[in-house]
Amino acid sequence: MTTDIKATLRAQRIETPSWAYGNSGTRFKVFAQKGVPRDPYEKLADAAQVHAHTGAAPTVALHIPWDAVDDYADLARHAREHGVAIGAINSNVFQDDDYMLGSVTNPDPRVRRKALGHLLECVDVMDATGSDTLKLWFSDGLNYPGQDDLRARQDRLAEALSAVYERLGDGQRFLLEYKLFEPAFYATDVPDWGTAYAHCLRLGPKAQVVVDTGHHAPGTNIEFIVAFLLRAGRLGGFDFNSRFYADDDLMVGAADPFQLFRIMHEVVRGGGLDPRTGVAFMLDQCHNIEPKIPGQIRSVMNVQEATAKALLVDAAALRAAQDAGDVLGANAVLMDAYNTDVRPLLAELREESGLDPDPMAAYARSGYSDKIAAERVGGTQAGWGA
Ligand code: RM4
Ligand code: MN
Repeated sequence: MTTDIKATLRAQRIETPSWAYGNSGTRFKVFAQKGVPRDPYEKLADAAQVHAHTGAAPTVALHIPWDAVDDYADLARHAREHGVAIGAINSNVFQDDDYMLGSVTNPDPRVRRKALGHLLECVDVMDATGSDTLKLWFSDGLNYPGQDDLRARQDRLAEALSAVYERLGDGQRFLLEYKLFEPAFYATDVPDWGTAYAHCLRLGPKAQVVVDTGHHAPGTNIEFIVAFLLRAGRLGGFDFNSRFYADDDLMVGAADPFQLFRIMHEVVRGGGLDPRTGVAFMLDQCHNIEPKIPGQIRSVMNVQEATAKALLVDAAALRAAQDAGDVLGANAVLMDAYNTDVRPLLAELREESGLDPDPMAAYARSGYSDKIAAERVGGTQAGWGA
């Protein structure tokens, strides 16, 4: 039993995002931190630290153009030299003046062509880096009723998605992300999983839905969405983070570790830990006030803890209680697993893999944070905010 759980945990891969290592903030203030990377090469070096101490984060998502470089093959080589690889390529069609009224759903065909051009360029980046996943998130939407035609915007979206789908090569896929509001406040063009799912279904198996855990209305039952998409073979992966109020992008499992456990329980139930299902466990977070590398390490550990608890659910006992209509018994099976302290198990697992049982302490002792603060002087720190 424990051997199986350990093997599954050992095989779990969690992808960290390049943007987590740069400066970030809110619209009120971006706080700069010492030692923050000045370019994508330094971001990858930092991401490699997270992998070195956890053994579980071997890929790094890029965001284009934040991580634009002249030679992507060279960037991929640099990643490999540091023991990591390039993960999902995230497109960005939300930070250009042209996109004020939308990108692929903009009423102006010139802007739509420009946005599509960027998405296709992102597939070129995939080709050059060896990435197999394109992540599409659109800020497109409306602030006011009547501002544009909701139906026409769906047509434009479908057209753009078809063009991207056609461009995908063998072994490549795109993940369509949804978000109910912000920056558009009245209506977004991909507000929910149903919309994303319908577009993906029309296109084919290389189009899948990504669940960003921060992109729902309060109280949404995210584990239901996970169960449904996994059952339908369309759960491409997660953008993990946690929220108290809106799209807070806090460390996954911080606000609601029980929700993360419930999500991971559905992942386990649906076989989503089997790498062949292609479910990507990605972090999409920003560390505005906490140090970034340990913030990522903690987040990886939070996902591992939720996964371990989900694996501890006694599936046979749960099924028996469910079949018997034993409401309290079934609930107790789940709660027993959730209430188990899995930290010793994960520490043991790390030791068996030659890692320090406590990645946070090991990173703190490593001196890397002082080293980058001393070395990375001058230049412009990476960041997405003002
Ligand atoms: C968006 C969305 C995307 C992420 C950007 C940074 O809200 O979550 O996944 O790439 O933020
Ligand atoms: Mn996201």
